[in-house]
Amino acid sequence: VEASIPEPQREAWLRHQCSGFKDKDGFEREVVRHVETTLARSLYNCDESAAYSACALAFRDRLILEWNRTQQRQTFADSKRVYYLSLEFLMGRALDNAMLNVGQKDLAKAGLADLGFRIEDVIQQEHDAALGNGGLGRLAACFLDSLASLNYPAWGYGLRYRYGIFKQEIIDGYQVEVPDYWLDFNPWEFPRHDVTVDIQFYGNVVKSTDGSGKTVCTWEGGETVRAVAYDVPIPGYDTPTTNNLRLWSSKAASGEFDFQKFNSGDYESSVADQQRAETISAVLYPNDNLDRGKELRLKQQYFWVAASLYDIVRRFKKTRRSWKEFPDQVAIQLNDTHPTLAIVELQRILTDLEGLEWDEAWNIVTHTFGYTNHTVLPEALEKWSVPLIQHLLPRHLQIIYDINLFFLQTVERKFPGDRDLLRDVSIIEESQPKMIRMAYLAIVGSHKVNGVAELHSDLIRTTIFKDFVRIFGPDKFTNVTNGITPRRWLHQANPRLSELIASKTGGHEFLTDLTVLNKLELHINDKAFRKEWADIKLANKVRLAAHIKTTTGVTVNPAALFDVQVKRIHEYKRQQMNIFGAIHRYLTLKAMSPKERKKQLPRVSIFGGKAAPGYWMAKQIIHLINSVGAVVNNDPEIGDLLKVVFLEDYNVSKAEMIIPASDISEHISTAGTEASGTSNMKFVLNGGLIIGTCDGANIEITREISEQNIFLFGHLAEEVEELRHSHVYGTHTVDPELAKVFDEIEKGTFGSPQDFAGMISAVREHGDYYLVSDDFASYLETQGLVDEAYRNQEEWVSKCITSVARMGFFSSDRCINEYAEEIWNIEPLRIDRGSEA
Ligand code: 475
Repeated sequence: VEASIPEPQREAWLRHQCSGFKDKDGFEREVVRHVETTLARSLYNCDESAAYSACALAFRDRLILEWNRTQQRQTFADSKRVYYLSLEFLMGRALDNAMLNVGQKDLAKAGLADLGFRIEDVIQQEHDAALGNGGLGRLAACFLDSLASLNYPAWGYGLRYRYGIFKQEIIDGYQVEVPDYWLDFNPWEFPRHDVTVDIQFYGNVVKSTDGSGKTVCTWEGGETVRAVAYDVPIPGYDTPTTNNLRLWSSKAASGEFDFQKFNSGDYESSVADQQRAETISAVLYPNDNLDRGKELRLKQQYFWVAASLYDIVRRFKKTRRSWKEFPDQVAIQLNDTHPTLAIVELQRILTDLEGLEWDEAWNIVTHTFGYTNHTVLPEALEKWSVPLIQHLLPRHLQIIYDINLFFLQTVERKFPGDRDLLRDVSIIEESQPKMIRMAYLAIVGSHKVNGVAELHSDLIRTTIFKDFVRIFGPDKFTNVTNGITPRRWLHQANPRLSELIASKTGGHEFLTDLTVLNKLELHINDKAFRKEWADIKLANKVRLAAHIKTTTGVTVNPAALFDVQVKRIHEYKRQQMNIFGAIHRYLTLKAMSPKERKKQLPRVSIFGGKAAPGYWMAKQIIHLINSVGAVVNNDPEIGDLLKVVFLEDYNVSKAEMIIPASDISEHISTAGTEASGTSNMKFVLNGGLIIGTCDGANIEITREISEQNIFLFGHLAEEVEELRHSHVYGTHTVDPELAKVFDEIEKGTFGSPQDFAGMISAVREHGDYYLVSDDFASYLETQGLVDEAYRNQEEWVSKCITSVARMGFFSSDRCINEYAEEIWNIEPLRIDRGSEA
């Protein structure tokens, strides 16, 4: 590396090389320097926000030095890289994570104390980076943490939205959306104004013949938008590896203004062009598990995919290898179908621009891509209308048609004369208008397709993609069960528990090998250990109770059972069943004599989560939860026995506080609908138990921790179809206990019944698609078992400790190693630590 600096200047460069701060003194010096110079603030009015900024800048400087070295190391090693393409990266806060990953939080704590600040307050100043909706986006963030921590040469590629997921406010019990403008001050990104790619849209395709008589297609005309790179350093835990997340921002290709237009007096339209270009990366679509087919979304997808591929190809070309080696150097993972156009774009680059033959190019393409499916919900499967693609990306449409033609020819050869099969698997759906089925395109263009939990992977193999298993054989389809990073979701979110575990398992090794947790089972009868375990849970609950008090005004008893459901609001996740259950509990308590009531176990029902702004039913659910809270929380007969609270604006940093405070959390989706779930893993890892259906990763959690330690209920995935059929064609009656709940709502106990009519009629009149009524009795019964179990605190603590001890499988490190071996064929870059002074 040093030899690349010319000899005459080498000494000077090396003499002045930066090294970042090494001790508390060096850290303080950096913080003060940033306050005084970078922020231009006087030391005498430095508030917590300035302290955060300076502290973040001090760590950013450190990270970028490691980032530089990592990039050099990876380039010199010349090994294969993986590129993770995701429209969402739900990163949350960066400072706490950076301090812990580089092992300098204690140093920073002491340094900040010297300067007059409490580190907790400084950390709280940071705005979440919320470039995602829910599970899919947070999974991408956990994967980046694991990739860096395991020293894989990896880059993330995404969009730099000016507005992340909206901020949720609850006003009079209703959700109100407020824009999330988060870029005001973002110390974690490095603008790369020299790394730009011009992206073409619209225009038309011109056919011509080259010297050898070969037909050449050229995409001409249209408009151009410029992609500018912003790099976010991703530090690994306890390793110098600092990977890169590259986010693209859009701006007008002509720079600030189109000067031609400007000088000719057309000022307005030059500004309009600029704004139109910037619109592409302006806002994250706030839909979770829903596809809406909007033109701007398609523009976002192509803009991001084309810029990323240009960047990847540029890097590959620097190695001067032949094209056939591309898949040996590059693996690209598609996080859902959102980046599927990358398949088409790479085929276009290789054939139209680089002159490769179709078959040779297609062979390279299919060996490069892997596709992860995250949902079987029909409304979430992406389709784009042919006329829209024709208009926006005319050359890509031709390539898609060719891909489909060659694919259908192979199907015809394998299954001659099966017209139904050809229609069913065609990438083009013969509807009005014709639609492109993006999942099918992703399958055909990838060498591996994976689901995210065992049940989910079985379901895609036997339902939505079954024909493709016949065509390509079963080996193309695989499972990689999701995981979570124990750094953020245990060490950072629950530092006291992390220390307790470290003290019993011989240090912090469990943070890099989560299976080490199994050592905890040896201490299950250790009195002092159990006491500290219970104390930590209580302290976490006290902290959450204080948050509930300040944000909602409701006083909750930390000794009560905390029952938590926090996730995006969706009918398939069945928050409606939870709140109907809470109403049922309220009615049951009301019907008791005061003496009987005294014997009951106090419970706090805690909800949180955003509804997509256009999802009317989800908003109705939020409104009912708040309306029930308003009645129950103010009923003197009920007191502490039941509280119902809705926590505003659930996000990553709130999750870090809420999850460690849970006794029981709800993962109660209709069986077969939740692909995996990942918060279920976070709750158990933090010493909470779960009530759940036989769905997604709940099943594998049960396998690991044993049936004794989880509260499962409800119908199984294989029963769902028949039940739905019987609702529509049979005689379908609502469960009697649920009917009582409906009667109470309709009496007006929780406000105007019309406000909740949709939720009731979905069950009673519209076929109860999500089986709320079918599962209600079993749900209530199992909640009764939860109460019973919680009364025996010794037993309960044993269940919690045993469960945590058996959660090793759910680390995203395990998950990333599986991707690396089975799909990407990449290896970690060994680091000789001696040379990293
Ligand atoms: C699953 N989002 C979880 C998680 O694998 C799973 C889809 C289309 C458009 C916009 N957003 C989406 C999802 O499909 C999504 O978030 N899926 C989730 O992926 C990680 O744990 O069960 O629902």
